[in-house]
Amino acid sequence: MHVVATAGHVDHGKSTLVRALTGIEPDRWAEERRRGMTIDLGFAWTALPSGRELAFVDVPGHERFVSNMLAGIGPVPAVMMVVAADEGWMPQSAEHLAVIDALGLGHGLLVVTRCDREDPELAIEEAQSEITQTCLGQVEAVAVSGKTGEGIGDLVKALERLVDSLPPPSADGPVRLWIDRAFTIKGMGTVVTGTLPSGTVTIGDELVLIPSGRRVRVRGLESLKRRVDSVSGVARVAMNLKGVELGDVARGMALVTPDRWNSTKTLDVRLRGATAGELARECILHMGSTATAVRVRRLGTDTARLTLSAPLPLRVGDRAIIREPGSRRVAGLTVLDVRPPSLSRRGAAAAAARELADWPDPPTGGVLLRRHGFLTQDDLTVMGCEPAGQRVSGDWLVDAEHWKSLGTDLSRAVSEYAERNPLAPGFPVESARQLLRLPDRRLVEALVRPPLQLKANRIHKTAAAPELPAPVAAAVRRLEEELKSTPFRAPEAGRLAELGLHSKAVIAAARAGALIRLAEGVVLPAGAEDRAVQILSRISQPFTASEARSALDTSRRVVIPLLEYLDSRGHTVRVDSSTRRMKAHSD
Ligand SMILES: Nc1nc2c(ncn2[C@@H]2O[C@H](COP(=O)(O)OP(=O)(O)OP(=O)(O)O)[C@@H](O)[C@H]2O)c(=O)[nH]1
Ligand SMILES: [Mg+2]
Repeated sequence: MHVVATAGHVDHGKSTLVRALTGIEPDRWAEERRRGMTIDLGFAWTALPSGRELAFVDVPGHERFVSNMLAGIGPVPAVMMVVAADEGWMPQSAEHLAVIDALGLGHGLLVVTRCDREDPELAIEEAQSEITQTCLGQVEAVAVSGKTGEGIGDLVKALERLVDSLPPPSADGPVRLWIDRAFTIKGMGTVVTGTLPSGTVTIGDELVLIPSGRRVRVRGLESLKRRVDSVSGVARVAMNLKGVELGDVARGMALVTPDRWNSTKTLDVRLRGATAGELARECILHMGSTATAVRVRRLGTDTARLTLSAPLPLRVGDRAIIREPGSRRVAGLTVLDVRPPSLSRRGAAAAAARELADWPDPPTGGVLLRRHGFLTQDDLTVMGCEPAGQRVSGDWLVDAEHWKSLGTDLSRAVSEYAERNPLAPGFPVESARQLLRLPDRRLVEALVRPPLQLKANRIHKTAAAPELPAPVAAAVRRLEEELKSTPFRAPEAGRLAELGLHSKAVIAAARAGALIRLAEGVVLPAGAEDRAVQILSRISQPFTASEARSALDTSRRVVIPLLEYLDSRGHTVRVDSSTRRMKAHSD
């Protein structure tokens, strides 16, 4: 199924067009029919000649009902911009186009209606010149009359082409359904409806209602008035919720997959169409079908910190609309961060502005990791980003630069502690965790590298951490060079000796942390540990020694002691006698 929203000035013929295309009356309320005007959202659907189903969300054109218009268009991926031939481009044509542009909707059609009253050429030209300047770009134009039916056949063909151009909907991924209607049906209880953009809902699923956070169960499902057991986006969906009263649900709430969304009240955003300085301190954020009051704090010229009056399930890269209460001028925004650090420190806002200034739109996992220093892979996924950075322990990912500087800080702290407490057996791991502000002690443990050592929950510097003698350092460099493209093919004993790495040199280099000695005569450069962790994190879990061997492109002679070494370093754990997996955050 596909879903298209209407847009355009009041009375330009949107609802008439939807009725002509589907045979369904989108104006559901008696008051709408009496006044001949759409007030609330209307829903209708049809099967295209190709057999594909197409649903319409019909929005009101009147300026007073702009909130309803925003709720309708928010979750929908494509739009049909309607302009009357006899009136041409009007204020709400411009306003609706600004909303489409702010949301970044890239797929649409121009339909010029009422062409039984006036030649459509001028209106088409005028509308096209406005539309091409937005993210819709060049769109197909169709002239129709809702009254005589002229051009409706061409419009159906154009809708087929529009549907062809839409990105294939994804049935996977977490569900986020913005509720646009809630009502009761006798004998069934409470029903909510919405446009499901992606993901799959199945009867019996448990979903979380936001903002309350309450878990609810799907008892019944319908799509286009047909009962179904399961439905995947893009689709119009009606859900019967178990044990939910009508008063518990309303337009603007969302139903989401448990544990897959960050429900947040604080966001950093990039603005489009207004600078941060132009916005009032109190604004309304429109996202999906919701309208939420937000406090705006300016960061940079086009970046701001928003504090929401109620939590919303948001992801990095989400597009939304922001406007001042009472004003119809809209600005667009992209969510940059859904867990931004506090701004309470002096100078924190200016630092945040500098940091966000060059972030790409949408932001990558890498820039978020740079800002946060360390995040688990789950954190990043829930925030809406691909995994990035370096995996150091369990499922912790770190920004490489930040990790390096933490290592230096730890080394310095351990030395200073030893100076102040010469008789103590080392710097406690918990103190190091607090000092470095790390969320997990395993991150501290992963930072302990020679010459630092961990013993009985304390970190100390090995007394014997001598500078490497020059010939040994040169031999280590030769080994690194030799293993550049095959980092785990440890040389045989004879080759080691040729490189200058006799057993004494190996012992000295290992003590200085330049080499890892896996077994007698099995030696790798120190960087091999991180690389092995990175590679093994990406293969399917759990894995056998033989799978690890082929992923690391090495031999049995190396992989067996290497895996034992990774076990001892806390990177891997045995699952059974033949398999291991990477240690998870929760282990
Ligand atoms: N002559 C003629 N009249 C039309 C045509 N399309 C719509 N109308 C008339 O224009 C008026 C408004 O049409 P609607 O379809 O309600 O317009 P709308 O865009 O849905 O209006 P809102 O939802 O209030 O924004 C109605 O009286 C329709 O009968 C058309 O193609 N030709
Ligand atoms: Mg209407």
